[in-house]
Order: sequence, then structure tokens, then C-alpha cells
Amino acid sequence: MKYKKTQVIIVGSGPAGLLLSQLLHNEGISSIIVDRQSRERIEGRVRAGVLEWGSVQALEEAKIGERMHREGLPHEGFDLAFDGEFHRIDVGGLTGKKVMVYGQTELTMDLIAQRLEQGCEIVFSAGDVQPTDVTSNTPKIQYTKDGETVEIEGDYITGCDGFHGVCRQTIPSTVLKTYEKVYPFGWLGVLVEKPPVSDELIYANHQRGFALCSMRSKTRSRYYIQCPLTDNVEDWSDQRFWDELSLRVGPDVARNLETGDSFEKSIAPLRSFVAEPMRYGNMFLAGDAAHIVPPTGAKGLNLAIADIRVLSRGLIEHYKKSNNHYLERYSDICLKRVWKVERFSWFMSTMLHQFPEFSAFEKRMQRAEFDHIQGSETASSSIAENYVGLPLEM
Ligand code: RFL
Ligand code: PHB
Repeated sequence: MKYKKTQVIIVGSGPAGLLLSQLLHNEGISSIIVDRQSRERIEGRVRAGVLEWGSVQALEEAKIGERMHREGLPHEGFDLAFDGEFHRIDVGGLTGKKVMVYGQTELTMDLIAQRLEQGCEIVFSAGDVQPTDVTSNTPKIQYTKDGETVEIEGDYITGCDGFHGVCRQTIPSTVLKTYEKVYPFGWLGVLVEKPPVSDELIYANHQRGFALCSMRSKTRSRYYIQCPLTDNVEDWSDQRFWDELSLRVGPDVARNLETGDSFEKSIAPLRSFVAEPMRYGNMFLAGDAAHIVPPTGAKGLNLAIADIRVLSRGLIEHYKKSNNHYLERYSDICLKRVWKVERFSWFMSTMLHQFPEFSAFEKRMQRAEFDHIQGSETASSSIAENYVGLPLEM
């Protein structure tokens, strides 16, 4: 067996783990990151596209925001559409703030490149990752790499290993309480090297199902449509996708849609999930390891970044000032905001999708929700306030 030591062991090399490592490094605190996937797999995953301004500022403070500011697209509004009727949420006018369209894939690549350049050890393709002695003062993880078993000892373990990770699973069921809602449909997403159909995002509820027009840059578009969970990617030729998207966004938008060969196509399930508490002994959970939101509010990545802002502050105060106040309150501080963001993501998902089990009454409730937002600046402001990101109160 090979032995290593560090201050903070980070399980998971997604945005949460990488950003934490960067923020700790900036304060002279050491970490080792261990991920079960290869670097290629991690950098090839297509996921989120919208950053709250608080996330943008956190990335700036972490000194990782240079390319994001050069290539990202600041947005000050988006459209809600209901059966062909449109209502713009004037995010800039209603909140004085904006969001940044910048792909999670790009952010992950920026973070991995910078962390490696700064000498951080990132173990990719680790096998059988397992936390041990989590409630002791010397928590450890074990994993296998190139046929050898390795043990890392640290002061803390941070479980940034996503929804299917191992860290949350080591918490006894007598301690961990989970809450979950699984939605009866998925999102089929495609990436295409064509200019976006609209300058701003369009979230559409149509009788045939939800559709979202998004983008990664001025020349690359990202589109999603709601689909049954039983569908496979192979069921959806590009042509079938474009035809369906066109119907759902309506002729006025479809007229400007530039279609082409997609170079990524995947189906993602929709889920709401929260695990409480986000700490067990000297192990902290952050990001998707602790909570999942359906993507309709564009919140998952932003929640992960918010957790890391709290956790990094707690760890930095611990190492620099021997102050454990923020570490002790970590779970409470995060969960208070997590539940509000869960509410917004659930609300947006409920309003904008076709639910097979919905009665005529519930369908009318969706329409009334849209009409209310359309006719009320207060209701639009509430959506805008959540979309740009609720304040992080520490
Ligand atoms: P990640 O990114 O899942 O990273 C976890 C890492 O842990 C590794 N791992 C393990 N490592 C070691 N041992 C194990 N046993 C391990 N098990 C797993 C994994 O390989 C991985 O590298 O979690 P993190 O860092 O918490 O980041 C969360 C975000 O990735 C996620 O919330 C967002 O992508 C969600 N999301 C969106 N969020 C937004 O804020 N805005 C959006 O516009 C948005 N759109 C989306 C989304 C997610 C989507 N999908 C595919 C779920 C759109 C989609 C379609
Ligand atoms: C994306 O561009 O991938 C995206 C944008 C907004 C969302 C979800 C996903 O709400």
C-alpha cells in the first residue's frame, strides 16, 4: 500500500471539487483531488450553461475568470413561452443584475488546466474510492490506481462526487435524511455548431411538451426538448429533433432556426433531491453529492458553487484563524438557501412541462401561472430575482 498526506481530501473533480481546490490553494492550503473518471470523460461532459452573477464573482475571486469574461455572454433577460405566446423576463431591468452564459465544460477545462499547472495532484481514473475513519481526526480515503492500493490521510474529506458518488453513501441512514421527487420525463439535449435562434434563452411550454433554446456561444447552440424516460437517443434522428423543436417553439421562432448535424445528443432525467445534514464527522458534502435540482431553473452548478463559497470560507477560517464558526454552521447555512433554490427549480419545472398525470384543472393552473407572471411585474420580479441568484447569507 502507498500512503499520502494532505490537508483536505477532495473526492470528485467536477466544478465543486476543482473550485474548492483552487480557493484553498490561493490561501496556501493543500488538497488532493481523486476522481473515478478519466480527464477526457470529465472534460467531455456537456452540462450546465448559465452562471448566476454571484457565481461569476466567485470565479473572479478564485482567479479563474479570465476566459469566462473573454468568451462568456452576459444576458439580461430570457423569454417564457406558453402555447406560442411570449413573455420576456427583463432580468436586468427588474433586478439590476445579469447572468453569464458560459459552458460548464469550459469552466471545468479552465479549472483542471490551472490546477495542474499550479502543481495540484488530481488522480483521474481512480478505482474503488472509499472514505474511511470519517468521524475521526484523521479521515482517509483509499483507492486503487495502476494495480496499487493508495491511502490518503487528511484533516477533512470533502464529498464533491456528484449524485452517484460514494461519500454520501458512507453516512449511516440513522443520520442522513433524504427528500426526493423524480419527474416522469427527461430532457433530450443537442449541441450544434450553428448560431442560436435567439439572442436570449427561450423556455417554452407547449401542448407537445417543454422546449428550451439555449446556447454556448454566438456560433454554438444548445437545445432541449422534454421526452419520455423510455426514449433512447437512437430514437431521435436530428431531423426528428428539429421538427419537434420547431413545433414546440412555434413558427415565429422556428423560422429563424438554423439546423444542422448535432455533435452531442443525450437524455437526462429530472430529479429534485436533498440530503440532510451536509456534514458527517469530518466529511462535508457539496454540490450534486448533497442536492439535485431539475435543470429548468439553471441552478445545479450555481448551487454547487454556492456550497463551495461557504465551505472554502469555513476551511480557510479554520486553518488561518483557528475559527470553526463557519465549518460548524456549514450545513445549516447551505441548506437554508438550497431549499429556496429547490423551490424555484420545482416551480419552474412544474409550470413549464407537460405532466402525463395532470388533470385538466392542473393544466389550467399552469396557464394561470403564466398569465399571472405576464400581467404582474411583482411575479416577474420574483422569477428574475431567483434566476440571477438569491443572496448567499453567511
Ligand atoms: P459533478 O459535476 O457531477 O462532479 C462530480 C465528480 O465526482 C466524480 N465521482 C467520483 N469520484 C470518485 N469516486 C467516486 N465514487 C465518484 N463518483 C463520482 C464524477 O466522475 C465527477 O467528476 O458534480 P458537482 O461538482 O457537484 O457539479 C454539479 C453540476 O455538475 C450540476 O449541478 C449541473 O451540471 C446541473 N445543470 C445545470 N446547472 C446550472 O447551474 N445551470 C444549468 O444551466 C444547468 N444545466 C445541468 C444542466 C445538468 C444537466 N445534466 C446532464 C444533469 C443541464 C443538464 C442537461
Ligand atoms: C444549457 O444551456 O445547457 C441550459 C440553460 C438553461 C437551463 C438549463 C440548461 O435552465
